[in-house]
Amino acid sequence: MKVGLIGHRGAGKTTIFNMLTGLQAQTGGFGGKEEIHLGVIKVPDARIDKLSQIFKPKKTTYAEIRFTDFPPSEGEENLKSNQALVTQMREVDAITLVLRDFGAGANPIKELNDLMTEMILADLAVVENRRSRLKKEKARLQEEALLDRCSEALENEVSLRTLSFSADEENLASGFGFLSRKPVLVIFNQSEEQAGQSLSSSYQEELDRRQLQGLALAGKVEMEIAQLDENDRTAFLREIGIEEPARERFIRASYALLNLISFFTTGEDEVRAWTITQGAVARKAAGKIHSDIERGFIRAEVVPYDEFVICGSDAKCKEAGKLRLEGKDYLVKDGDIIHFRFAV
Ligand SMILES: Nc1nc2c(ncn2[C@@H]2O[C@H](COP(=O)(O)OP(=O)(O)OP(=O)(O)O)[C@@H](O)[C@H]2O)c(=O)[nH]1
Ligand SMILES: [Mg+2]
Repeated sequence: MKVGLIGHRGAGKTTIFNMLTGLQAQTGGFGGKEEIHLGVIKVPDARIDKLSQIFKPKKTTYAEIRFTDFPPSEGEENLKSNQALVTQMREVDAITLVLRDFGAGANPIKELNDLMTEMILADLAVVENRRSRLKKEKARLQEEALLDRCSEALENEVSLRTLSFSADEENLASGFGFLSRKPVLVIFNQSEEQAGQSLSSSYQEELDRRQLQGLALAGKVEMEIAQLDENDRTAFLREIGIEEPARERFIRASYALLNLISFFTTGEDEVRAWTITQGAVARKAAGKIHSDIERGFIRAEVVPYDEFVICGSDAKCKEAGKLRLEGKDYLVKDGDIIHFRFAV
């Protein structure tokens, strides 16, 4: 999963990037260099820890999230005028909007409005460009109709996220990578005095009105926490009254936002977590591992994690009749341990 951090200058994007990745990218501006920072994290999962204890595999692989910390988008650097930046933003699966809610003159709701508008304008430019091109090409009625609808919404400052598309339309639209259709997680980056507080009701109402999801966190102090070693971290968190590091809340919120679940593969060689969208069937899940397994799919042997842990081994699961045989259309559940049988 790829997540992009977007926001105005000095909102705390790089601080939060550091908090998420444990890296130490320079905060306080790029000093004129408009760099992009990239970082990958392993998604902590106690179930993988446990499976790894049981199987003692050669390799343990957690799910990953890839973060991109973008340069600011604001004023002269607004998205519409920065095509190279927008092109990279179109590649992420989800956008995190970082809003400054600390320091003098903080106005996170205005920043939110501005950013939503910028994304809409960037999409409108793409739609209009494509529409005028289509006029010269031979008729592509379905695409034209879709673009007409998109154009109308965007002209009215409506994000494409709110439109419902058929599967065909979704397919067409996905090629454009519309920013205003990407899932958005809004972060209110607050001062350390507010560390550990949940989202205020007035912010929550703003988000609800826009049908967005968000969280409040104190970026700077959370970044410092992320850079501590584990023992110091727990003590420090308790001291300042934070129950759970923001990094973990962020990961959970992202999974929920994107409707993601994990399934596991186990064995002596590797214990591994795989991320799929809720609603994916067994054959599609197999394709996550390898296209050969998807193509040659025969069946899936499934044990839910909780039941596996009670039995303690593959053999005991089989004995207890906990191993289920499922076909290609089986709806994979969060926590399923799956062995795929396939022929190539
Ligand atoms: N007090 C306080 N300061 C913060 C917080 N988050 C970031 N800062 C400070 O704000 C300044 C800008 O933070 P950055 O993380 O560099 O912000 P940015 O959005 O990456 O900035 P640009 O990349 O220049 O757009 C730095 O001096 C940070 O230390 C916070 O939660 N509280
Ligand atoms: Mg930055």
